[in-house]
This record gives sequence, structure tokens and C-alpha cells, in this order.
Amino acid sequence: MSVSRPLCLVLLWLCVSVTAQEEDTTCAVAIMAEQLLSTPEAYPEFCRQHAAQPRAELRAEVQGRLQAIRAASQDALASFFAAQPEAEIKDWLYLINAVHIHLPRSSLPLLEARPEVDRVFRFKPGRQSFFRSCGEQSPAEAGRQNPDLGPIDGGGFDPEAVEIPWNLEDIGAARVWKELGLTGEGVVVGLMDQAWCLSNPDLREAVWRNPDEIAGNGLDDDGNGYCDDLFGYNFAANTPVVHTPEASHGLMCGGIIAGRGRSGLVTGVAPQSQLMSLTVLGRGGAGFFSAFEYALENGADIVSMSFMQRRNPEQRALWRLVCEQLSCAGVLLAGGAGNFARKAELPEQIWTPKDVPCVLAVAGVNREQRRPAYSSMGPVSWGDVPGYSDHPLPEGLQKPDFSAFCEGFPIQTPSGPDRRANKRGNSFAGPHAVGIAALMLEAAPDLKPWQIQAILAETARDLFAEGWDGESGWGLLDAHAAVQAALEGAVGE
Ligand SMILES: [Ca+2]
Ligand SMILES: [Ca+2]
Ligand SMILES: [Ca+2]
Repeated sequence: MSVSRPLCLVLLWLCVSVTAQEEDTTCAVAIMAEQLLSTPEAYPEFCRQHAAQPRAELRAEVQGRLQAIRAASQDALASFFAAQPEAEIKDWLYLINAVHIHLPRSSLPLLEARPEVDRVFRFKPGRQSFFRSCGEQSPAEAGRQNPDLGPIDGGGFDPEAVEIPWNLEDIGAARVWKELGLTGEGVVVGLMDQAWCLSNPDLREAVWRNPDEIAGNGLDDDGNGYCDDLFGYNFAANTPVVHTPEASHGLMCGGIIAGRGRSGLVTGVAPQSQLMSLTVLGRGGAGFFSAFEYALENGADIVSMSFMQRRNPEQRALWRLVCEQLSCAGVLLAGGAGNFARKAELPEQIWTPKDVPCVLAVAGVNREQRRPAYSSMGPVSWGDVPGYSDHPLPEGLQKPDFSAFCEGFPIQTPSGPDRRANKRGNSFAGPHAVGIAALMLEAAPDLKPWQIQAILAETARDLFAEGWDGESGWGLLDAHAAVQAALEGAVGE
């Protein structure tokens, strides 16, 4: 029994030092100086100021503010591009105000010297990982297609008609379905992961569909910048194909969030939530920030992130900025805390983006509520990260946030649940938290991400040393207590 491979996935940053032998054109990502959150204190201050604002209203307001900030930077950089006709803009994001450019190497110093520009990252063309890939599709990818799922038949979810495995009972999800009648209905989860089997019988009705897009006609019918994106998008391969008929990490994680038990055995914490496919893993990983923006624009409430990036101070700062700005717009981010306890020393066990304060980092426990030896521990430090330098050691930042089950329960395969329960890793702890958050959002749709984080911490069942500890965080998640608190209006701090 081995830790499922992507659980210990290390996505190597593809930033390279460009040598004199390389071609004259290079690829750069310029991070603009102007951002919504400009200091480390700006995020907690934003949370305080917007605690009572309805989440949908907040989402629209923040999106507008972010777009206005980008527009101002575009105006300011117009003279640079007018003087550099060979510079080609590939994409411009607003969630983090940044532009992806191909330009002559000789123009780089001019770009770096612009007052509007904060930092410039140089990459090999086609190898940056923030924006969606602009590389050529491989023949294998070009031959793949999404399945025709046909119309959604609805059919509801009856918790009395399905077998419920121990993890869903012990985390308190079954009580939420049976006693509170909540199943995650109406909540959209962005599954930031590998391609997965959309035609799985337990999940096909959980597949989110873009209501204004027509698949397979080669057109961007809804004008959102993505052609044929009926189920989401594959940002790593730059194609709308998010399906694979094979078993995958994405399918296993999606099953823990939304598996709805058509085969008689339910696997999902929130069995009537929807899964929007945000395929970023593949080809080493690409398009993470483009995928966040897609999630925001297309209605995702939560993004599940069961992956980790190697820690790098400069890029940790970028991830923190983009995650905090997405949280300001009302989108919750969560994932497993990692499987590096035997491979790394403290405080290096919880990698990016689960080391970001607003991102739920979920450690793992087994059925006996013990910590497996691989489960990453905290705290983490931001003391050496340029632009932040907060949460220094010895106290550090309290990560993980809490714990969930990470092994010993049925996992989805393309044909349905596998009862052998032989997969393990914290990639499976994270989706438990995602599912509980979906139940909470059905109960209280205006809860902001930071309020969900606080309620989950307050209602977790304490494990190990009293109070927060570096092994389990605030303890084992309790879906029933968390949803009950959400219903009672305990909005957290
Ligand atoms: Ca589209
Ligand atoms: Ca289309
Ligand atoms: Ca404890």
C-alpha cells in the first residue's frame, strides 16, 4: 500500500535562468505593483470590513475592483508596448494583476524598469505555470474527447437508500444529510486536479455544466475566452477535454466530495454538490492562476486543491496574494496538508499553497484517530518571505488547520467505488473539508471563506495535545457541529 502518487506530487517550478545560447525571444510574467491587497495587513482588515456583506454581492464588487486595477495597469503599460512592437501579450490576469508576454530578450530590462511593474519572472516559452498553457497539444491529447453525458436526470439523494462507509459516518456527514436535510445542493466546487472520469456512474450527475456553452462546435459560445468549455477547462493542455477514462487522482478526490451513491455505496461528503473541472495537473502543472480566475467568473464557491508546490519564497508570496484576493471575492480554498513528515523537517513540511493563512490545510488521521507517520505537521513560517515577513518562528503560523480521514475507506474508480480501501494520503483529507464546507454553504450561503475557516476550527474535536497542535491542528472536523453552527449564525471571527 503506497501513498497515492499525486499525493506526494512535487511540481517543479519551471522558472529558469535563461542562458545566452537561447533564442532571442523569451517568455516573461510581469507582476504589477498595483494589487487589491498591497500589505500583509490588508487581508485581515478586508475580512473585518466585509464580515456582514452578502457573499454574492461581495464577489461582484471585488471582481469589479480587480478588473479596474488591471485596466489602470494596461493603460500605464500602453506606451511600453507601443515602443516594443515585437512584444506579444499572451494573456492578462486580474485576479492577480499580471501579464504574460513573449518579448525580445533585449526588451526585458525596459519592462523591469517600468514603475508599474513590481517583479518579472522569466521562463522558457511554453513552460510558465501561472497562466493557461499556450503550447501545442500533443497528438495524444488532441485525440481525446469529453463524453456525451446526456441530460441530467436529477433523481435526488436518499441517505436511507445507500450504504454509508465509516468515514462519512465518523466525520458527521451522514447526520447532516439525515437530521438537517443538507447535501451540498446548489454548491459548486472547482476540482483543481487531474482530468477525471466524468462518466463514472456515481459522479456523472455531479458534473458541473456551463449553461451557456455548446460542446464540440469549435466556438466560444458564451464569450468567456474558452472554446467548448462545457464542463470546465484543461488549463495544462489548453483544451476543453477534462475527461480521462482511466482511474485518476482527480476522480478519487472528486468522489470524496460529491460521490452520490447511485451504485448503492455513497462516497461523497456533499453528495449533491457539483464539480467544476479545473484541470491543472498534467505536463508538470500549468494554468493555476488562470484556473482560479475561471472559478471566480463561472460561479465556483470552493476550490479543492490536493496538490503542492515546492517551497520558494518569491513564489510563495505570489500564491498568498492570489489566494487572499480570491478569498476576498468569497471563494474558499482547501486541500490536504501534505505527506512530507518523514521527508522534511519543521517548518518545511506543509508546502504551497497549503502554507497560505487563508487556505484550509487539512492533516490526516486514520480510523483510530491516530496520525499516520507521513502526515505533514506544522507550524509554517513566513518570516523569510519577501513582502510578508510575518508569522516568524518560533511560534510561526498555525498550520495544519484541522484534520480529516486520509485512509481506509472506499475510493472511486471509473466504474464505481473500490471497497478495498487501499489508497491513502492527505489528498483525501482535504476533500472531506471541501465537502463539509459545501454543506455549510448550502446551510448559510453568505458565509465568507474566513468565517467557514473559523467555524471549522471552533467545532473540530480536539485531538492529541490540548488545543491547537502541530499534528492535528484544531482537531478532527465535525460536519454536524460545523453545519449546526452555520445554521445558528455563528459566523466566526
Ligand atoms: Ca466558453
Ligand atoms: Ca462551443
Ligand atoms: Ca489538540
